[in-house]
Amino acid sequence: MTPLKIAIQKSGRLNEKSVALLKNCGLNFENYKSSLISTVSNFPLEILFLRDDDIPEYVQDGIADLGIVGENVINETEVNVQYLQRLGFGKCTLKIAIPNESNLQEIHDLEGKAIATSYPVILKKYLQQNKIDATIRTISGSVEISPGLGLSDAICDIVSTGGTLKSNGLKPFAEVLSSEAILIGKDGVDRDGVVKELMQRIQSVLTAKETKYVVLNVDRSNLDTILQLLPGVKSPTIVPLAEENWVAVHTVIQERDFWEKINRLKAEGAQGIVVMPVEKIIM
Ligand code: PRT
Ligand code: ZN
Repeated sequence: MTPLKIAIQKSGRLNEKSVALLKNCGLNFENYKSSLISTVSNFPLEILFLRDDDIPEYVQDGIADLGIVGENVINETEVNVQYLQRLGFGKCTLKIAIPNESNLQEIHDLEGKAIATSYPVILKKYLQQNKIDATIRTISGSVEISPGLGLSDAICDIVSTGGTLKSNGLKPFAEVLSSEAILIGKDGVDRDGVVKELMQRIQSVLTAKETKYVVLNVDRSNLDTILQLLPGVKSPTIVPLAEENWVAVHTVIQERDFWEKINRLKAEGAQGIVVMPVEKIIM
């Protein structure tokens, strides 16, 4: 069988998490920094290591069947590819930012102004949608220094923590696009067979990441109240303890409910609460 090809970033912000995701899917491969291609030994897949900007086109043109890349890059390259799965990492926002001392109040005040960006395609669409006529200055890097150099009145760039804006005397002004890493496929990619298998594995890793395995002890008299707080994958496992009338409850809960649930469980008499990471959940 010809192996499927997946393109991931060679180095940079998405590389480590893309590699970790594929490894957590049980794929065995070498991750040499020097190689451009790696063969998975236990799954019909080859991994191509590329610059992120090239990934959408490689997938569109069928050089790779699949790719992992930021939504910002996909939108900027305007390719025809399919979104297969949102991956929950590489989260960031493409924002317009202005100097702290700028007196612009709302987005239409950008009319007639100059905006520096490495995302001219996305920015142009945003300005058109909002009926703003502004000049786009395309620069490939260090966009944040351009207002200070007198090259633009605003910038449009990726923001994550906001630290870069702050240290350059800029403040967020408008949100253009929120982005995360996406698994993309060539238009019309066969979603059965190997692709389906890989997507199922990815899904089980992503679901597991959002959940915790919880074990706690409780007196039987408090069990009903505790169980109402704990919806398990199907239903919690209850194991009698050596101490009479006490049981251990095993279940999985959503990470986002975690702290709220833990405090309520304690208040309702749960003791010895142990929380463990979950590696995979196969539904
Ligand atoms: O070499 P290659 O071309 O492959 O990589 P690259 O240098 O073009 O991209 P890279 O590795 O920097 O980012 C890859 C992807 O990560 C981006 O396309 C986004 O989808 C995503 N991502 C997530 C980010 C950030 N967070 C991020 N903070 N991409 C860039 N930044 C930069 C931003 O450009 C700005 O300079 O970080 C700075 C802002 O960060 P904060 O935390 O100070 O706000
Ligand atoms: Zn890049």
